[in-house]
Amino acid sequence: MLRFETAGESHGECLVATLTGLPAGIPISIEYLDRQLWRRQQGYGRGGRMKIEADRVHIISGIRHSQTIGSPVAILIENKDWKNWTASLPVESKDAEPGKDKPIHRPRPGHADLAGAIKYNLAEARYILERASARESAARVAVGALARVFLKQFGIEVLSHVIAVGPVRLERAVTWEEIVAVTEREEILLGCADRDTEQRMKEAVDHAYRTGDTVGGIFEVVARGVPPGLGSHIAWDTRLDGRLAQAIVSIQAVKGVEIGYAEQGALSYGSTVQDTIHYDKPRQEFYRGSNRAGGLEGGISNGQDIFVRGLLKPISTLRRPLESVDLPTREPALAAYERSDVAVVPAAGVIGEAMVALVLAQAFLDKFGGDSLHETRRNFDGYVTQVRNF
Ligand code: EPS
Repeated sequence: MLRFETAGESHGECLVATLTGLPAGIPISIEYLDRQLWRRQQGYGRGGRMKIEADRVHIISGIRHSQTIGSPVAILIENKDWKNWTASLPVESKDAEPGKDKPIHRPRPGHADLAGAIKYNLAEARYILERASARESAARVAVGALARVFLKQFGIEVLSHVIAVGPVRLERAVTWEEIVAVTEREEILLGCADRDTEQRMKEAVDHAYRTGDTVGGIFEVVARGVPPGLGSHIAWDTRLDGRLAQAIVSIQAVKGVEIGYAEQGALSYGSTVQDTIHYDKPRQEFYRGSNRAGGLEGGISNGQDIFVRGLLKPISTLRRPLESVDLPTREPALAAYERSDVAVVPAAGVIGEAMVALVLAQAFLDKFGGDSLHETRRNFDGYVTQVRNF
């Protein structure tokens, strides 16, 4: 069973991630992992923290001679900002310096601050913020990159692009090649395949900058090459659509998920929504008239592209803060502000890719198993033959 965990506070020493259950023998390039971390840091509208950090993986275990060896992969990602926080967040009280505490007494609406402080019985929200921060997502992207490399061995690619930022939405369909090109860009503005729309998205971010506001948006993750048969209809927690939905909604600031054209479908008649089934006799292959289901039917992958969207609320830390309450006095007060991002949709897309890759790799290994890549491939090849002969 493939599983991962992350640990780390936003301004602590480092982030930590472990991934357990990858087969041995998967070729790994550190450069590829670092490239995914770099992509997560990009985008127009990111805040001052991204100028401090230059995220890199530091592999502790599980990879030797550029290959997985079957044991848990442990990764550290340094927080360069830690040197500015050592006296504020010491592990032992004896290392604290008077006056260096940075309590959060005025919880930000929309952030975990207040709910977390109440739940953990903390007088202020500093430790809640430290873990709720999207900084944690760097650790997910690192292990997600390993899952992506694993999936690539079987011809499965997972990519993302941005389809809305604030009120500006992409109004045309984009091709797979366009999404590939977005992923390969060296300058990531807002991660939208259509340059004109991207320019209007930038204007929306500029407006938010000017007015002390923030914007959210929508990213889309597309997985190509997924074989039919991952996930299962037999139980609620084996349904791949449900597992993907949880993975996407677990991303910081994501409030909604859409699989295929779910919203459009909900507002239409059934005759116009389902993907008709056809058979190409010479090629001996089933094919579909469309892909509105986003590659999933009955919680099972059907061999078409899987596409999943994450709907991101605007970042809750506002330069022009909203009404809140001062925790010590219970008097009305404006919410805390340190520094923040104004827009993070392309970064959220990269995190979405990581989460989708992790869930697909899990489902893939649930089905095909294998302690070595060789064994997984043998099992997979057998299934491919079975599907061909169906
Ligand atoms: C983030 C690091 C954080 C924020 C952001 C994501 O850095 P800092 O809190 O030091 O400015 O930029 O976190 C949030 C959006 C949030 O709400 O906490 C990162 O590495 O992605």
